[in-house]
Amino acid sequence: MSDKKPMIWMNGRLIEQEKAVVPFMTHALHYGSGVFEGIRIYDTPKGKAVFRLREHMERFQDSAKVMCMVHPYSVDDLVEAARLTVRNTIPNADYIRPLAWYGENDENRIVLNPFKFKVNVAIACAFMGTYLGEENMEKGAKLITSSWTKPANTSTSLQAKICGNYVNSILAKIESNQLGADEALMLNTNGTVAEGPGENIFMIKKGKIYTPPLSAGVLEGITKDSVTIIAKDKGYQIVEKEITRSEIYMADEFFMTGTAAEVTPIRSLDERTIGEGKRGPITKAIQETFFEAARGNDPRYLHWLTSVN
Ligand code: PPE
Repeated sequence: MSDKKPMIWMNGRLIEQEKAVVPFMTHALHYGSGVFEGIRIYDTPKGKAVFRLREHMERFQDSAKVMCMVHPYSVDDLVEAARLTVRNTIPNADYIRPLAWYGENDENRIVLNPFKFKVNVAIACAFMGTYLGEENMEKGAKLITSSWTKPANTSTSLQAKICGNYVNSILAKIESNQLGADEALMLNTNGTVAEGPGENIFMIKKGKIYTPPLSAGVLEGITKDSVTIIAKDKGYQIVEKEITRSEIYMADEFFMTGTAAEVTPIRSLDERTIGEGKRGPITKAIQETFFEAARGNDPRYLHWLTSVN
């Protein structure tokens, strides 16, 4: 039905999106004390499917654990809730947003410690489209190095997708767009490259693929994992090592990965052209296989897809 209203799964039941409102005294609204996920929906020959749904819900639970959040839903419950939500959302939805957050407390207290605050869990869907511009999937996106660094691993949990962490990403994103770039590259407090505001990074030099380790202050990306498997299946060597900003200027190819960004080639960093200044051959091969896998056209990776119906 075209007049069907999008529904959100909230605390165990489906409600209309316009009725899914959050009270002002919500702890997470004041302090960012929530955790979230981003998950893609793809059209496949067998209908709509969700990419690596279980792994995303497992990370969602891990993020909640870091924030000492207790709620009654298992990974299986969340997987089923996500499938239900996709069946009851707008037809062009391509992205799922699970969110768990500290809500209100009974005593109307304003305090940092969230233990007496109710934990809420919701799942919504939206249309995301291409994250860094459709034409950049071939042309390559333009990056600047952000003047904002990633917090250190000692400042917050960077392996948990905590809402409040994303203020740092938002500052970098604003800066990059104000300076006419598509996206930011973020360094860590040691001065080596960490990741983008919402993407992991990969550098290619003389046929070898490099990506920073978790200790560089990065999220353990699920797309990063998928790309690592695809690249290894193609016979490439992936080396986890610290990467400096100037190594990227001198790289042959560079790309970013993320649920939203998928596999996006990068054409320049700080006005230095990377390689040929467009999507390179290894990036192209990985990107093509990634999309074949996500769209259910590569039998080797069908186990990454969960059907919605
Ligand atoms: N690093 C960060 C900081 C990050 O937020 C993401 C996902 C990644 C790496 C890649 O992780 P993965 O999606 O598991 O491959 N960023 C999500 C939020 C983006 C947004 O704008 O919101 C995403 O891509 O959905």
